[in-house]
Amino acid sequence: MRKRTLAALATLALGAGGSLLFASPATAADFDFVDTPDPAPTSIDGSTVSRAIEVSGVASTIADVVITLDFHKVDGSCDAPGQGAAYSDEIGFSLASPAGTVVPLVLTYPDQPSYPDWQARPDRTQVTLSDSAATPLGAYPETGVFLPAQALSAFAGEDANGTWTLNVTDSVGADPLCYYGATLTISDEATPPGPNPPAPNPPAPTPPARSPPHSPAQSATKRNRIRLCVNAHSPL
Ligand SMILES: [Ca+2]
Repeated sequence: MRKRTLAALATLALGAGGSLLFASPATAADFDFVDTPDPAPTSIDGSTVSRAIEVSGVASTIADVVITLDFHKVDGSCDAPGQGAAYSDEIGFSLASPAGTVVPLVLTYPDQPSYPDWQARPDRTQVTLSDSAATPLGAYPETGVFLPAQALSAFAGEDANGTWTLNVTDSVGADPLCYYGATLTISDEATPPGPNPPAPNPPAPTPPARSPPHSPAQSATKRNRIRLCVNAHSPL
């Protein structure tokens, strides 16, 4: 009984080639991918370091991207921060998708000229950049949720799976940017239910075979029978 039930279910689920005729609808989900440098923090000073973030298992195309950056801009060195100006206008971040789309997240001076507190010496910072934030980045990146320099919606509709690249910049030598890591959050689209692949149309019914016409010999025999019948009822 159990085997029969399982066989019936398999018949419903599988086509002739063994492939699924109907795919289960997938719901939208959020996927987190964490980049942690070794050692942490990594000191970046007067250069750009590209961090590869491997993404896999995202079921459908990108609906939204959010990223959290964890860093400390210091005077002196990452091991021994000083008490002078940290020059926050040296900070720069950008993010590239596997498809090659690049979104600037934090602009380096002079692309971002509004750093009135460029000499600020903030504490270690976890800044989350999201298109849903209400506030643009201020005088310098600080802990909180802010709008990125350009919209992350540029990634919408792309395949998220593959290698993402986070470019981390400290534009001028002396006073490094100490990079602790990042968390890339990808929200995918829900997969609508439906046939996959579409079920083929049923074959057209075959018309019944017609009887062959009578052969000349059969027709002659039938005529002879009629003639004999007529002769049998004729008056003598
Ligand atoms: Ca520097």
